Amino acid sequence: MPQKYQFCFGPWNFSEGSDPYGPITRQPQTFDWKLAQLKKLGFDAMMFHDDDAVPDIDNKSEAQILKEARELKKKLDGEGIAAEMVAPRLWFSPNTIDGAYTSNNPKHRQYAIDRSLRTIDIARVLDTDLIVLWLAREGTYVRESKNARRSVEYIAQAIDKMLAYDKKIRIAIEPKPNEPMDHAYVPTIGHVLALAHLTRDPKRVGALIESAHCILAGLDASDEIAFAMAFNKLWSLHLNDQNGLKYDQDKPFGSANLRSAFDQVRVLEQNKFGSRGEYVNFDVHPFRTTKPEHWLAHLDNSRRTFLKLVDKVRSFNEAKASQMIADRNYQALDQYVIEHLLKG
Ligand code: XUL
Ligand code: MN
Repeated sequence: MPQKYQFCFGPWNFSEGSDPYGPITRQPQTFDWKLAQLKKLGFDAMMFHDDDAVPDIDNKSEAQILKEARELKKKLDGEGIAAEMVAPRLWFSPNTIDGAYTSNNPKHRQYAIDRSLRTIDIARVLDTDLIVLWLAREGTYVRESKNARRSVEYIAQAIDKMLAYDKKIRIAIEPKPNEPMDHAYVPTIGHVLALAHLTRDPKRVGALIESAHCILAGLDASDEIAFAMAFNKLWSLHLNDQNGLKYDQDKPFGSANLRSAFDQVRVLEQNKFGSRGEYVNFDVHPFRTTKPEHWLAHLDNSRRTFLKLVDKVRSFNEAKASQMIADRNYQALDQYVIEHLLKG
């Protein structure tokens, strides 16, 4: 049976167009509007930061956080939408100015752990066992400002606290080599899988791959996906695109490099991504110039491209490709891929 894919995105994917050089270009919409658009587009699930689920979380009691999470769960159930994951947003608060788990300030490290445990509380209510960690500020601008070995140990210790707090959760680390930091401590999937082995339960620590983050690391996203899947560790996926080594662009999937997008879908198909309930997420943002009336296009287009590429993968003549490989005629294989993608 061919794999049927389930799709997901997060409320932040309806971003408003601000960048470091200018303000928003679209007026913010409510969460209910975003959920209604997700439903209208026929997506299956939503992914959450802790404060997407419970806004202003730092100023709320544990009881209030649970109450609001329950209200959200009711809303999602009412629409038949699942929560894919919850991720602590550990990069916005004044307490995370110098990093979260790796901050040089012990009080701030404790804040990061406490907030991660609240994230787990929310995940439980939303009925997902998946916690995502994008380790945004775990790195340095100035290499001498932190002890890199100790920082890696701090991250492992924080993960241990989370694993001990709830025996059912799984943690998927989303590596990214830079931005906002100059260099991040956990930049690639290889680092993620190695880090898993420093924790108390490596079986429950896996990976989330984002296409753009692989490109920023100078790596091929399809190879990164294959690497994680060889360890059965690809628990979530953020498809998007990126035009080379620049700021994090989060372009629509396939927008910059269609062939790379084809390769990513091919590896996902070959390894049956989704067969264990994993979702295909699009971590994409509208171009800054996008008018409010075109606000859904980047999500719809990413899924359209993905599904068209699934067809391309399924109609790719693997026997013909194998013959070319056996003949070591990679020149012919290269051209076959190009012409297959160009075929109407
Ligand atoms: C940042 C990024 C985040 C994570 C979730 O580059 O991709 O949106 O996916 O925290
Ligand atoms: Mn992402």
